[in-house]
Amino acid sequence: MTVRVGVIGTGMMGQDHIRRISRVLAGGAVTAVSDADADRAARVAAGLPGARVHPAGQELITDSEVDAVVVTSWGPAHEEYVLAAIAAGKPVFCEKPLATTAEACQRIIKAEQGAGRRMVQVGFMRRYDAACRALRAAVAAGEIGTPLLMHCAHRNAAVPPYGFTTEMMISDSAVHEIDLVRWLFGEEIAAVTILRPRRSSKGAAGLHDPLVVILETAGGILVDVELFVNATYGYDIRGEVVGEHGTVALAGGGPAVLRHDGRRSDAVPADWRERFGAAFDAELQDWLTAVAAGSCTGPGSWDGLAATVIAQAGHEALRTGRRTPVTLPGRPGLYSAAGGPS
Ligand code: NAD
Ligand code: ISE
Repeated sequence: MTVRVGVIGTGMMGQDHIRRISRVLAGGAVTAVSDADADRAARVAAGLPGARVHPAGQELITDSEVDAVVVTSWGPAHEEYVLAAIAAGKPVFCEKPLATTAEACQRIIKAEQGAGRRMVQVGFMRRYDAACRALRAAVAAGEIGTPLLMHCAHRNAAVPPYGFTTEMMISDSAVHEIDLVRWLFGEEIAAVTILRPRRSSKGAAGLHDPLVVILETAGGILVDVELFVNATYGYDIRGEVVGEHGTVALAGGGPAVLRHDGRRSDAVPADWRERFGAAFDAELQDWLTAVAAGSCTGPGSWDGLAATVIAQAGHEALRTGRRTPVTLPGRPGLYSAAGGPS
């Protein structure tokens, strides 16, 4: 079966996912696109023989030639499209964040519960990354003993000079570590603290870059995340778990190490499309396969809600300068299994 996919939001991620569905993955075809920028949608559709362009995302969702929906619009527009897809009975892959407020995520969860089945996969691609999976397997196998600490770095080469706020460093960037930590340790995050080091002059005025985010899990693991979104030299994602009798770290760098002229070097990826390309392929293949089978197995609405609640606690911690406890609602039975590959 070929899953006919409609994509809402044809910017950077939308185009990247369209490319992989059309040219890399099995079992999917993009049959419709839509974007608030109609010219952009038309340009993207021009490279997709037979694909329709819809002026509104809602129309795309009810198109009879669309079986399932990918939402890659801006975060604040995710909720309305995810809700409309659930109402139309169509599975949806939604890029992170699921929605920008806890209330909006709750409305999605309520709609999914009303449908009586999981219909939403959220784009937490690190769960599909080979290095992150190896880290999780080593921790689960007890290779380093009881985990005590984790050190992370999340560095973007740059963020746009306009529109990217200090809050977004938490809800747009650190949201990936928030999800990674929950999935890695199988524990909820209980509190968030934000520290503000000296500001880099490379960020736009008003952006407090870098930040240090401290996450405390319910079981007492302490995770520090250096967030540096104008690091200039490339996209650099690091993680090391410290256990009672060993440590395990994400392997970094490019596929090869060059030794030449008295120096040793390897490549730093330019951005997430390069660093996590294989993980994006795997998450969307998983989604297409599940849609074809009438199921939904990846990270879901509960994970999207938890990440947003924790990010919002991070916003409060940023505002107040205080350690902020996280209060999650009860986890509904529909979401009892951990989403994504084991
Ligand atoms: P982008 O700005 O390149 O593209 C967003 C597109 O959405 C634009 O074309 C814009 O016109 C369109 N849009 C905005 N509001 C809309 C609406 N109401 N209806 C229809 N279209 C609308 O941004 P991007 O980098 O492609 O990010 C898109 C999504 O992907 C965001 O949710 C972002 O957080 C996520 N993202 C995820 C990752 C990841 O690593 N998983 C990486 C980057 C971005
Ligand atoms: C971007 O939106 C992403 O989601 C990337 O994965 C993340 O690393 C980056 O910091 C965000 O800006």
